[in-house]
Amino acid sequence: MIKGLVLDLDGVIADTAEYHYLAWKWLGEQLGIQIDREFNEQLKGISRLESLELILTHGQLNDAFSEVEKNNLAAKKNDVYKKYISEIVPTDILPGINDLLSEAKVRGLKLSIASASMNAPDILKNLKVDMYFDAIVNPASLKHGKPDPEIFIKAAQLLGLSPEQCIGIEDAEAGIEAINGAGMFSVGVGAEILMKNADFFVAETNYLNLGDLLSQVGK
Ligand code: B16
Ligand code: MG
Repeated sequence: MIKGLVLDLDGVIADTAEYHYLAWKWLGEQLGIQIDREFNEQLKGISRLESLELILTHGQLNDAFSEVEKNNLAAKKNDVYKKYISEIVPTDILPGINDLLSEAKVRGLKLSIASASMNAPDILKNLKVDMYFDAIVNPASLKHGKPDPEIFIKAAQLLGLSPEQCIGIEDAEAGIEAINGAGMFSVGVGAEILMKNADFFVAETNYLNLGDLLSQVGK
């Protein structure tokens, strides 16, 4: 029986995926690397430094910077990103998510966050939805990022549940792989082609209806 919901943040609760994209695009311009939306799909769900490595490889600059310089570049991107998220207000929550969270609470489900973002707690506070969550996985506590299942296994554990008792919701291919690897029922948000490995998918967050999700499990 399903007793918990584990949610990704960027691209599921708020459209911060767009802000990550704009901040990386800005950094890319400083380095002479062009970042388009198609390339950006690969950056979803993976950590800040892993994203930078992919960008530098994409621009054939992977050997051009020391570790210290890479950390500085990642910090610059994060400064730009933080300016965007400092302006986030409750109306920036993606459509349908408030209803999903409150309905989950009414049904007695436990909720946790499995986001690779170090900025997740601040974003949840700005959106005024932090009180819905029983746990937030600290990404710094993990050995492996998505697509490794560790973050979803931890998110269930923090709720005192097994992965099989939870539904995981993601917008990234790496995230769906991580949920599936954890043995959790996976729900994808986004284009069918990108969400092809999800157990169930919806095109947009406003189609995330809790009753529908629960009835899909075990089908
Ligand atoms: P930060 P999610 C991920 O969040 C983003 O999808 C990914 O683009 C980003 O690089 C990562 O968080 C780290 O974020 O730089 O804020 O620590 O989708 O797992 O919620
Ligand atoms: Mg995401």
